[in-house]
Amino acid sequence: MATMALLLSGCGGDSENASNTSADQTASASPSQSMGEMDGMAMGDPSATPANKVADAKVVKGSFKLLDTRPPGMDDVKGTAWLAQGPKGTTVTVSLTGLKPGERYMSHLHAQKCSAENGGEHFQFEKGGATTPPNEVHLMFTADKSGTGMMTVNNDRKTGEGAAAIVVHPMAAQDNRIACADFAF
Ligand SMILES: [Cu+2]
Repeated sequence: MATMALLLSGCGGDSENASNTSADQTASASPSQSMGEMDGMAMGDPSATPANKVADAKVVKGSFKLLDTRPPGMDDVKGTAWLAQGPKGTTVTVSLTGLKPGERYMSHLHAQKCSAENGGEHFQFEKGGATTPPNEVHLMFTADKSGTGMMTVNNDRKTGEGAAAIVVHPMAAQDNRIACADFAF
C-alpha cells in the first residue's frame, strides 16, 4: 500500500499539458496538487491486471531499446512492454529498470515503429482528435527506490496494429524520448 500511495501522490495535476511545462518532480506533492481520481486512472492503475495476464486476449510484446534522444543518466534503462487486446479492449503494461529513483515518467503508444522517427506521433483512436486519454493511451508512473517502474492502463477500444510502438519519456521533459519498444504483432 505504501508504494501505491506514493504513486498516487506523485500524480501531478498538470500532466495533460505538461509536455512543455516543468511538472513538479517531487514525489511528495501536496494532496491539493494531486489530479482527480479519474485522470489518474486514465493514465494507469497500478493494481490492474497486467497485459500479459489478461484472459482471452491476444498479447504482443516489445523490448525497450535506448534512443539517442535520451537525457543523460539514462544509459541503463531496460524493460518490456505488453499490449493485450480482447473483449474488454486494450490493456498496456510497461515494466522498466534503470530509471532514476523517485522520478516520474510517461509512456505513450506511438503510431510508428521505433526505426521511423523514434515512433513518430502518438497513436490516436480518432486521428486528429483529443491528445489526451481516452483518445490516446498514456501511462504515468514513478520509479521506486531501485529505479524500477511498472504500470498498467486499460482502454475500452482496441488499437489493432496501429499502435506500432511505445515510448518512455521523463515526465518533466516529454520531448526527450528515452527508449522505444516495437510491438511484435
Ligand atoms: Cu510518447
